[in-house]
Amino acid sequence: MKSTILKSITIFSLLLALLSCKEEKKKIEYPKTDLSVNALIPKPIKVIPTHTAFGLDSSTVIFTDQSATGFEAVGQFLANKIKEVTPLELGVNTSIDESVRRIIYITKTDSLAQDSPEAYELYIQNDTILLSARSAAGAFRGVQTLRQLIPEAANDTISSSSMWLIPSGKIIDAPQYAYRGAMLDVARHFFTVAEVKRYLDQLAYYKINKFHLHLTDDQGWRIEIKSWPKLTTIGAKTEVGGTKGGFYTQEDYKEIVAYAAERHIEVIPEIDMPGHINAAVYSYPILNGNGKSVNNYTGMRVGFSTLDTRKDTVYKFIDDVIGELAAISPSPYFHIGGDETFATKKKDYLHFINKVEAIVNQHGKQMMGWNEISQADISSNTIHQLWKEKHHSVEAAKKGAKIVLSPGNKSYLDMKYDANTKLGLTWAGFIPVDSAYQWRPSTFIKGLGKEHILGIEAPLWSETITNSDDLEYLAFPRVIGIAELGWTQEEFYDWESYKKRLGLQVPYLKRNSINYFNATEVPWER
Ligand code: TNX
Repeated sequence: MKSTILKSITIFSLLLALLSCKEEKKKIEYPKTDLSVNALIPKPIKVIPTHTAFGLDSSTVIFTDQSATGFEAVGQFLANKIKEVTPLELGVNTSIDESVRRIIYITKTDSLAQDSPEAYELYIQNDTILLSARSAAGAFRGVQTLRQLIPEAANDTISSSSMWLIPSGKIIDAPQYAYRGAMLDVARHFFTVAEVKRYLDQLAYYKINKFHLHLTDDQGWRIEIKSWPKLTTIGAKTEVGGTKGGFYTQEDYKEIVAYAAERHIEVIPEIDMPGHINAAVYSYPILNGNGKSVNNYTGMRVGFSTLDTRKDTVYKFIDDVIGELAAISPSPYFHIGGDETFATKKKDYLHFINKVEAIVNQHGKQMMGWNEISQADISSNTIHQLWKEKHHSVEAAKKGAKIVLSPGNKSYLDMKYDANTKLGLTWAGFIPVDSAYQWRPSTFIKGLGKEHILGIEAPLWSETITNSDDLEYLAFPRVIGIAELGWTQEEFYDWESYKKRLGLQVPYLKRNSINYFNATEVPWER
């Protein structure tokens, strides 16, 4: 009740202020625009142009719902981004005086056409932009759309101040899938907190909302576990090729989680087991299940290591690791890997997955795991992630599990584009930019329709990449296409339209020095 009254007072005072300044304002002749011919990615559900413009200028202020959690931060985020691309420093929830001519108002509402928590509507007129959403996450997605509508150059002729003309009209939008993810492998090569933040910024712009961190593998253990300190003092020293590795302290991890949360991205931690575990068994030989003494591993093979799945100590270890990480991880999901366990006997593997699922649940999380986990007796709240054999996903769906699709031959960002690509692998074939876009999640696995699919993800394995430049070369532009497939309704998938809009991303990619691959099938706007 109180918040409704406050809201009405705020809106009322805004209108008063606007009216009073309207009197003194010269009529501005806005040029004719067309909101429907813009470069938005992902493509929204509905765009209705009204052929005039909002003049973003120094007399614009941002107002947000102050009673609704997170809305002011979204307004501040928008102000910061406008400042990056224009000289404008817009106030957020500052007091209104006669210098205010235009308002961007970000408000919470429950009456939207779409019912997703991330739905939003943008209503753009001459002097006001109204962005309404059910939640701060929805408002944040709408802000990304607005950012994509701000032109590179200002118009200096229609008003006494420079104006960045945003085409007017209405946008109604909501995501198709609740899970739109990107994964980064920081085990094969370590990526610093700053490098991770850089990627998060880029992903947020295209409305990605899950960031899956592959924290451990044969070549390195990258997260501090206080009760098992050698995991990082010994197990994090190196990476593929023998170069210096690295790890995140728990404070670093919290910093990544907080940075992602400001962008309404959820971080999902993965501890890969019982295979892909050499770094842990090298640090603590008592965990080793294949009887041989192990060395530090800096190569690129997979499938040779395993935990001892019949030892109590191993489950104590897992309980400690999951417990410490779950305590600093707000995501409802905990990814346990479970892939390529060629050194684990099948019956031991099944026994292991069942036990680990219970441990994950005891720590208040839902288990997530790769393809192979569906062979175990998984519960219906577990999430199955496809990377290879489709029949595993069918099996998981029969057990009631929801599916995240990350097919190796479509969404794997570490596959080479073509034979000339210097970075990347080829086991799932080449993935050119058009192929990464041209598939449909809801028909990808026969008999597994939308109701079984939680969403899609683009994993980036790091055997061949060592820094942000390499990362971006493989991720961009393919991850942008995966972002559209996750957000946009399938009826609007269209390579011809998408490739034009992709070509128009050049100003954004250039301004942010993103090292994207110059695919010849895309009409890049130079
Ligand atoms: C398969 S996909 C793996 C990873 C490799 C990747 C390289 C999956 C669950 N396992 O261990 O890094 O291929 O593309």
